[in-house]
Amino acid sequence: MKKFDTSLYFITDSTGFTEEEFLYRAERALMGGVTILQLREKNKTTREYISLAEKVHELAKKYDVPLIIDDRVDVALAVDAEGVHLGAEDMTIAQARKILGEDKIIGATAKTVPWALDVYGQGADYLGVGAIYPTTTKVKTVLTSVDTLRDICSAVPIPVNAIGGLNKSNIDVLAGIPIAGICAVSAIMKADDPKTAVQELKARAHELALI
Ligand code: TZP
Ligand code: MG
Repeated sequence: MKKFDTSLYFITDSTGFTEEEFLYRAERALMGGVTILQLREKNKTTREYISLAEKVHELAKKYDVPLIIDDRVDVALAVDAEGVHLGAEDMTIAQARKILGEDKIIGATAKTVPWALDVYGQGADYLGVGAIYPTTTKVKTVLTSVDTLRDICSAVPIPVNAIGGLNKSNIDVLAGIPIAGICAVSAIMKADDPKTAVQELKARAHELALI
């Protein structure tokens, strides 16, 4: 049975980093205690995406952290990643489930209750909901209110993560909402030290009883 913990969900962004710097930062984040890691690449060829995914998977395995591949079921299969994360423009959750089987983790983006119910019904294992705050990370997204986030948490029995502009100074807005975890890109990726950033974000989330 697949087991996973989305409480500190790190999504990578290699923009502006050499591969060496990127891998160093990813490993620092793993050292800090991220519980799940998503490799998110938008501008790589398939060959490049797979090559980087193999390297990140080796790192993630050292820390016993599942690797999730953004958008691409084929890349996830090629590197035997633990799962994929799929959005509105990707393969449907039902199609991905058919290809990947029951043992792989399939995450879905959802921004409304009907959308959440739909992807849950198709077999999604967890949801990413947001953007809660405006984000500097390159993404086609709209804001999702914390009220909608709360409603989605009540509507589905699977883990729901908040995403979008989240950092240690603003996650207090999530207090009292039964999320399973926090997703962060820039708060970790662009930090002076990703390890410290993860530790501080985790400590704040614990303080607020969010995770
Ligand atoms: N989906 C909604 S917001 C977002 C994604 C992928 C980006 C979040 O990045 P950051 O840097 O944590 O705001
Ligand atoms: Mg995606």
